[in-house]
Parts: sequence; C-alpha cells; structure tokens
Amino acid sequence: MRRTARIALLAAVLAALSAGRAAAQQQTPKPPEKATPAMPGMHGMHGDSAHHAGAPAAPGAKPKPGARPDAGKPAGPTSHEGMAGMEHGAMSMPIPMPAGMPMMPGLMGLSTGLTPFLPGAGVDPASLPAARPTEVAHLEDGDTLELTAMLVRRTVRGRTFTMYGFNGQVPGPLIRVPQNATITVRFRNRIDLPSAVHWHGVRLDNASDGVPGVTQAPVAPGDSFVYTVHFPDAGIYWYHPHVREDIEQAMGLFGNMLVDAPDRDYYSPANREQVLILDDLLMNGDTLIPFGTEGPDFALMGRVGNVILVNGEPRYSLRVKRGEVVRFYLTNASSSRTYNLSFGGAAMKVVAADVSRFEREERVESVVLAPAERYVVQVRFDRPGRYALVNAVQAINHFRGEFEPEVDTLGIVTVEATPATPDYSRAFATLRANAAVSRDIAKYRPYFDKEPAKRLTLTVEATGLPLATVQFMSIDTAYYAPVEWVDGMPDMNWLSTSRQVRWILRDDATGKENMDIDWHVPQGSIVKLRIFNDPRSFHPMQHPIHLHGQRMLVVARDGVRTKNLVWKDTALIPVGSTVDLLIDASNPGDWMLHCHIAEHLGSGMMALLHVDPSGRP
Ligand SMILES: [Cu+2]
Repeated sequence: MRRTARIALLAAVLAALSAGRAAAQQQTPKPPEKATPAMPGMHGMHGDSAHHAGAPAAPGAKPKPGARPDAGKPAGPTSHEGMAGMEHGAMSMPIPMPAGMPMMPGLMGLSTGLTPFLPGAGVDPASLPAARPTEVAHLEDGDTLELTAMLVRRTVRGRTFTMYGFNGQVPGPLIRVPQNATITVRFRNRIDLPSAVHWHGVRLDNASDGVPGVTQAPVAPGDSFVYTVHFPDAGIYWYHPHVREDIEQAMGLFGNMLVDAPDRDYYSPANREQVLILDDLLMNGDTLIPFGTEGPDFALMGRVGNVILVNGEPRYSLRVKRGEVVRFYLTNASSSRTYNLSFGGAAMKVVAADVSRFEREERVESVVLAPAERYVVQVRFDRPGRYALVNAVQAINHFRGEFEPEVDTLGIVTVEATPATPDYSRAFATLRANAAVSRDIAKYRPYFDKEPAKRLTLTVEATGLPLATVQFMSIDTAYYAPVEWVDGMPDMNWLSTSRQVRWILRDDATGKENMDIDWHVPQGSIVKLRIFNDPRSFHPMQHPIHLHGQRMLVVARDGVRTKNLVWKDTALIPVGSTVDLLIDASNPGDWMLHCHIAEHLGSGMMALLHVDPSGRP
C-alpha cells in the first residue's frame, strides 16, 4: 500500500512537472521509469564559489534566539517573491543525490539564495595546525581548563579542508572529572564566527549555560568568556557551541565530558572504556557542501551527511582480547542523523543514558541514538575475529516509494585469540538492578499518572518553497515514517532554508509558539509535559527535544508506561507519537527547550522554561 502509493505519487509529480501541469493532476500517474533521468553534471559544483564565502561574521550574528531573518514575509507557492532558488547565485545544486535517484526536474538550476559559507575564507590551510585526535584533560575540583575554538587543517577521506576544533583537537578535549567537581573553563573564540559553549546535560549554574541571547552575549571572534562548570551527575556529557550549530558543531566544535562517580562499582565491570562521538559530514566528491551565511539551509530535514565519522574519522578501529567487555560511551553530535548502532552481533547491554544509569541493565540488539543523546553500553566480544560497528537503518526511497535496508560500517573491532583478563563474563551475563536509581525516582512516581501541566504540539510552516517541493510534499506527507533515518530528498531539503521554513513548538493551552512561550515554574516543581508530534504537518519529522539545565524522565510513549526508567536531557519524539516527560525542575534560571536538529533550532524550534528560585537560601 505504502510502496505503491509512493510510486504513484512521485511519478505523478514528475509527470505533472515535465508536462508543465499542476501537481493536482496526479490522478494520471505514470510508471517511475518514465521519469526524467538525472542530468549529467548536475552533481558538480559550479566554480569554486564555495571557497569564497561572503561576510564571515554574519552566520553567527543571531542576537536573539527565535528571531527569523524575514519572518512574516509573504510568499505563496505560486509567487517567485522570496522563493528559494530564484536567485541564480554562484552555487547551483551541488547536492549529491542518493544512488539511483534523479533530481526533481523542477528544482534543477535553483539555488538556496543564501551566500555560501565555509570556515576560514581567505586563510591558507597550510598555515593552520593539523587537527589532532582527542586528548584527555583530567581535572579535579577547582581546576581550570583553557579551551580555544580555532581553525584547523583537517583531512577527511584524503581531502584537506579548513574546519574547526577545540584546542586543535577533533573531537575536543575529553574533560574527565570526578562527580561534584566544579571547574573553570576559560573559553577563547579564535574562529571566524561568534560563538559560545553550552555544557549539554550538565545541571550547572544558569549563567554558565552558554546560550547567547539568554544567558550571555555571543563571544565575538577574538573575545573570551569564563564558565564555571559544576558536575552534580555522573555519566557522559558533551559540549558544543550554541551559535549556528549547523555550521560550528558540524565543522568540528564538540567534545565529551566524562564524570566519574565516587563508587568504583558504579557500572558493572569492563576491561576497557571507549568514548565514541558520532557525526556526519556532507561532501560532494572532493568538496564540502557550503553552509548558508544568512541562516541554515537543509531546513526541512536538517543536514544529513554522506560521510559518517567516529571521533572525527571515517573508520573506527579497536583491538581487544577474546572475551573482553568494553564499555562504550556513545554520543551523537550529528546535526540531524539518528543512528541505530550494533557491534556485528556481539552481545550488548545498555547500562546508562544521558543523565543517569537505567533502573536495570538490559540486553539489546542495537541502540538508537538521536542527535544529542548519549547511551552507555557494554559489549562482550566472545570469539576471535572481526566485528563490524554498523549503523543499520531503513531508508526511504522517495523516488521509488520503497523502504530499503541501509547498513553503514563505521568501524571494525578485531578480537585476538588471547583471552582477556580479568574474565568478566559472569558479571556481564548478570543484568544488574541499580536500586539507587529506582530509589531516586520513587518520589516522582506519584506524578506519572497526573494530567499533563503543559502540552506542546510539534509542527512546521513553510512559505515560498520551490513549486516542485510544495507539490511533492503535499502528497508525500500522507505517508510518513516515524523516524527518517536518511535524507531521501536532499535536493528539496537543501533548497529549503530558514527563510522559508519555520519549525514550531506550539503551546496547546495558549496557542503561543516558540520564543513566545514563556513558561514559569517554581524551583522544586515536578512538571509533566506532553509532547505530540503532528503527523499531518507539511513535512512531519522526528524531533530530539532537549531541555537545558534540568533532568527529565520519559514516563510514557503513546500511553504505554516506560518500564525501565533513566534520567534524560533529550527525548526523541517520533512522527505521530505522544510522549510524556516528567521534568525535575530543580535548577533555577532561564533554560532553553528546543529541538536538537541544528537546522530546526536555526529555524525557530525553541522555547524558554523559567525555573523561578524558591526564595529560600
Ligand atoms: Cu526538530
């Protein structure tokens, strides 16, 4: 049903477009093989305009979150006013299409209308330091870290680019601290955009949350800012700029924080630890796809890269001994991509996520990691040989209207014949219950069945998109996937920018949207928030919703109570789903609630939650 419908609808759109008719005439579908084939050369970059980006300071000059560059600009789908791609700029359709998928004929020759941006315009890459792998910064309570965002020369798949790194490292330094430590971070901005650092998932003082326009001014190029970072919770966290994440984070500004509990037995035992950050880079042959100076491109689905990187490299490798138990700390630093990870059939158990351990360890076949989420998994490699770290997902072929399995190998774990010592096989086979987690959660249980105090609907509005995109979307939306794992429509996606697309958090009670939502709750309150991801919107998509400075429980999905709880700071809301979150509003201040798809955030999908101080010292 779904497959045939997709074939019919896309064929109809293609046929209508090539015949110059309105897409409303899709009742006369043609078979897809009649579709216009890909034009030779359309994948090529026209000129090297990508390396001559416009005003470098512009992309980060976002004074206030939520502000849209041209909000309210009237532009209907039949009007060329303000329409994406009607300005034939220097950059024309550099977007690589998935194998076997032709570009939508109506989109050929269009451009985003944005000034292309890549880091380090006019800088000779040979003059820059080569990016180095992550180094561990062991810090104790009271220590200070110098952290500099800078230009680096980085080689990916044999091609050298000017990108960003913290302290010259990609990912940035791994900050390893004991739980309850407080450190000082002296941040210096030496890149060509305004920046700031957000300490993702850490329940720290509001003044150090790193959100320009909310907790601080943007740090201009050449300037600095001092953060005080306190770590009340053990686990794996990460830091990244909260300014033009679609550029700065994607170009290498991210790193982990690993917070050690005083209890050495906090996790069940492992022979070794590995910290893996995943991200993806969008390349067209030998070049990077430039970003938009004025705002994000790829605003519909976010920028989904075609090169997946583990710790900044296309191929991860690890050698272990037979029977070794490895504890992997996994972080998704991608702008938009959600992963489904497994280790070639090796036994895996999930032990922790964003802000705590699970109530109980659980055996899993794979782990799903949306942008900004973290999971801690333990994997036992019991036979000599090679195990592939894979991302195995269902792709949608929008052209053929089919779901297709897509498996990417991200790395190889080679297992030697020598047995590992100590032998943790028995501890690994035991699924531990973490009674301390259940005890901590106990006082929140009475709130699980309360009526939600707040309700949000997730949706989107678009104006001025290319006609072909509007026609495709209007039909395609009838058949959505709960999670879009890959970008099956990169041409349409690229041409949709934050000028045309506005992603929306809508307060059901007041109708207010995004930054007009100004929720106040008293410190110490326990807030049930119900989020519904409307499948009937113009282009429904999953959203990883992140709340700063607090912790929350996903207590139910579509009315089904979560059986094994864990404290989170980011929750994936699939299309069509209703998710109940219980927020522990314990940390006073002004905190962002937003989608962590960088381009959705850059297209307005954010709100503020004020946690008002209790008034008591
Ligand atoms: Cu989103």
